[in-house]
Formats: sequence, structure tokens, C-alpha cells
Amino acid sequence: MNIQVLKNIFQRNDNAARENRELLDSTGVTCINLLGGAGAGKTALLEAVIPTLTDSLRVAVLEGDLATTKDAARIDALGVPVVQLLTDGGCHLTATLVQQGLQRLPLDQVDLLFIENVGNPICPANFDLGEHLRISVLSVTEGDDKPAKYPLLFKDVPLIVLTKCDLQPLTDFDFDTVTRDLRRISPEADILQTQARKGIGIDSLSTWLRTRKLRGSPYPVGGRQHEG
Ligand SMILES: Nc1nc2c(ncn2[C@@H]2O[C@H](COP(=O)(O)OP(=O)(O)OP(=O)(O)O)[C@@H](O)[C@H]2O)c(=O)[nH]1
Ligand SMILES: [Mg+2]
Repeated sequence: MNIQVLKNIFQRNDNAARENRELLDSTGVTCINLLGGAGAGKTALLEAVIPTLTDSLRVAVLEGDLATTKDAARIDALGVPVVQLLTDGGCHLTATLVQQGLQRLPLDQVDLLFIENVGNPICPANFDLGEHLRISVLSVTEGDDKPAKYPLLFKDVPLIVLTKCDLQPLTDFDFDTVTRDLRRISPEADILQTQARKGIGIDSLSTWLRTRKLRGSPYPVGGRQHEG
């Protein structure tokens, strides 16, 4: 009985995700789902990279959180359209909530849409939102064992961004260990080291975003396996 309920939840989510992707495709919007643990530096990364993109790309953001509009306010300060999605305690965004957010955005005036998922290294990875690709974020303060312990977060993503690298000397975070583990989980993924506060590595991220052929790309879209 319980298994049937879970299946229905996933089916409803996947239907909404399919509709979201069709809407995004029909309006020419490329959508990136940004995943990572709480406080990994997702919003800081967006704050740093969005200003490097807006000369030629029209960017918008959907901000996912359990509560508050704090992250949306940080993005609003950049002058790009943003909608705060509140899960009201839920530990991940759903495609249905994203669908409501999409209705609030001027999609015909958007080229690139970032969805910052709820800070959580587990649940968000299980839910397709209709995005075209995912980018996973890991901060050095979380520890170098996290890719091995939370592999689904890093699976089938084209880019993994290591954040807060300025703090590495204060930790025992070992880049070789993380790189080896990430290669095992996602052999094709690019790995970037960043220090969003100092703007280091942001040019590389900006170039990555600009030069990837995001739409019509070979990245796996939709139909993700529900693991765990
Ligand atoms: N030293 C340092 N601190 C950083 C860096 N990037 C982010 N931080 C800090 O890390 C904390 C969390 O950053 P956020 O950008 O809010 O992280 P987040 O992943 O968006 O957090 P949630 O949305 O709550 O999951 C803040 O205090 C940031 O100032 C960095 O490159 N270096
Ligand atoms: Mg945030």
C-alpha cells in the first residue's frame, strides 16, 4: 500500500515535470536545477555568476526554500526576475510547485532559468522538475567524504561546482579524494573550484554556462531513476 502511494507521488511529479519541460522548450528557455546541501553556497554562486551573464543572456531564478524570502531578496538585488517557492516544510522542490513559479515569470523574456533547489543533499535529487540539466554544488566545509556518502546528488550531472575553496586550508578537505570519488560517480562531469566571495573561478563557470550547448543537449533529461 505504501509503495503504491509513493509511486503515485512520483507519477504526478513526473507528469508536471514533462509539462514544465514542454513549456520551457516552447518558450526557448534553458533551465538549470542547482542542487546541494544547506548552506553549500548555491545562492552565493548565483550572486557571483549572474552579473557575468546578463550582458547577453536574459536570466531568471526560481528560489526554493522551506521558509522566508531571504534568497529571493538576494537575487532580486541583482535586478533579474525571481520568484520564491516555499515548500512550507517540504525537503525538496516538486515539479508542481515549479509549475506555479513558471506561471509568474515572463518566460518569453528569459533565456536561462536557474532553479535553486532546497538545500538538502538527498531528496531533491529524486525529483525531476522539468529542467534541462543539473549542476551539483559541494562546499569544502561539508567534507570530502560527501560524494561517496551522497552519490545520487552527483550522479548524471554535467558539472559539479566545489565552493568555498578559500576555506580549504582550515579543513582537511582533500581535492584528490573528492575528484576520485566524483569521477567514479559521474565520469563525464566537469569539476570547477570556486570562491564566490572573492570571485575566483566564476569566470570559468560563466564560460562553461555560455559555451555549453544547453538546449537540445546530450545531457540526460527527464525520466530519472528514482533511487533510495
Ligand atoms: N568563505 C566563503 N564563504 C562562502 C562562499 N560562498 C558562500 N559562502 C558563505 O556560506 C554561507 C552560505 O551561503 P549561501 O549562498 O547562502 O548558501 P546556500 O547553499 O544558498 O544556502 P541555502 O539556500 O540555505 O541552502 C554564507 O554565509 C556565505 O557567505 C565562499 O566562496 N567563501
Ligand atoms: Mg540559498
